[in-house]
Amino acid sequence: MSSLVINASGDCKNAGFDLIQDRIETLSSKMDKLIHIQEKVLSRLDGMSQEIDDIEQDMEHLMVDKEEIHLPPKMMNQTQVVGREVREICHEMSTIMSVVNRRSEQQAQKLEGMEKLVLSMQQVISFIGETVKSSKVIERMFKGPAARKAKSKDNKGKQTIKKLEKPNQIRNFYTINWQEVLGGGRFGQVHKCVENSSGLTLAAKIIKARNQKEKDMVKNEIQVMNNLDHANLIQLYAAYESRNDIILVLEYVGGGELFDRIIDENYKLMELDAVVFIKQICEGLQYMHKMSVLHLDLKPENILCVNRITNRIKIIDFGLARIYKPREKLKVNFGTPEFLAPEIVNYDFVSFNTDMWSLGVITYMLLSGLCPFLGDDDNETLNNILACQWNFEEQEFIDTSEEAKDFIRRLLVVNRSWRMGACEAMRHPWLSDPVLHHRLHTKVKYHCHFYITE
Ligand code: PIT
Repeated sequence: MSSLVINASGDCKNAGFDLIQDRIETLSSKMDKLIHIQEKVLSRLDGMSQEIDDIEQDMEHLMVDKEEIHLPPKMMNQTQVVGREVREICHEMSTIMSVVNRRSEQQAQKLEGMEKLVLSMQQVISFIGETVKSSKVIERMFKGPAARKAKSKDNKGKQTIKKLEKPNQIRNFYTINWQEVLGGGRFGQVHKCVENSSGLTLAAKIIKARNQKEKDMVKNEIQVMNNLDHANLIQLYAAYESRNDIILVLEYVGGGELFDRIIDENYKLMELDAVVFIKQICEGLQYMHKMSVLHLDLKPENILCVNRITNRIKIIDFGLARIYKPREKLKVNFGTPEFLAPEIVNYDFVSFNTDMWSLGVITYMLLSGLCPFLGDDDNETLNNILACQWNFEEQEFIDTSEEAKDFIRRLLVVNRSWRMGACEAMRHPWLSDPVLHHRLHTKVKYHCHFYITE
């Protein structure tokens, strides 16, 4: 790859891109094949599990049959012939059973071998996926115009605030759909909009900012967003300022809030879904923390699903985000108290691990639909947070893995320096162990099967 002279003549550049595209296509067809083989192996595994189940059932039947054939001693005394026959049958059965046993052991060994094969294939596939995903070339080739424009050389991805001189001047640049409020209006007014010059669908957040103090707060948000560029964080496309408003033009995502998936009774969120969601939030946090940015308002409403099909998410609302300053205390009156870390409730110093507390609360909620600290009123909720009063006693946690519980236990810790950081959380088995993920995947399948056949 390094021999490619990207900045040389156009022809060479195109040839380079063609070559890379060819390679990517070959890679992607290889991945397709791998995935196909993996599916085949998985379906064979299913078949074998079924066979083992059948064998086990047969064995149980045989045991029952054998017990039934044992005649009461009184009768055996009466007819010695029957006794001999029974003994013969029993002998025959125990021979059959030992053969069956041996067969099922062999099957179990085969099954284990195939499981190992599937797991290593999974690792290969995810390795290839990660390599392709992180490739700069892919970024150039496949990222949408929004991302490319945001990264254009003249502004290096940073959005300067453009002044709007006349009211409604924004109409010259964007057609805002005032009827369509995105996200239920929880974070002010966010509307779907289309950029007139490109036809690109975006989201416009209109923030009332009448005085300098309010404007400075929004400018802080813009400054923070300008420093962030990550697949799991919503991107800022442009920013405009008029006399009374600041308009943030943001990347559009249409899958709704993660919060809605938690409360949607028709959508059964499985533990593996929670792993997928939390891993992405954690990746976003890991990046933000690496860039010295604290989010400080992480909650399910601020996590958006990219679409309704996949489980990809983006973190939004950087209204309270800030560059980390050691020993900074936060004197902000936050809205919903359920997600606040103890140090915020106490007006104590905030740090990267303040976000990790919120990650613990979100994980707990994704797995159970319950809020760990929610009391009858805000006061009780705040007291529960300060006393770190929470547990896994609810029946919603019956099927939850020990790894998931351990993950939460390491985040919902009052002392922020004892909590896991984002890197450590990424390495925790709940997010990183493919064997566990496979187990959860199998559980999902059986659960779905159970749902269908019930
Ligand atoms: C979308 C779709 C949607 C909501 C949003 C964007 C909102 C994003 C947002 C971003 C912020 C913020 C508040 C909201 O402070 O349903 O594409 O930085």
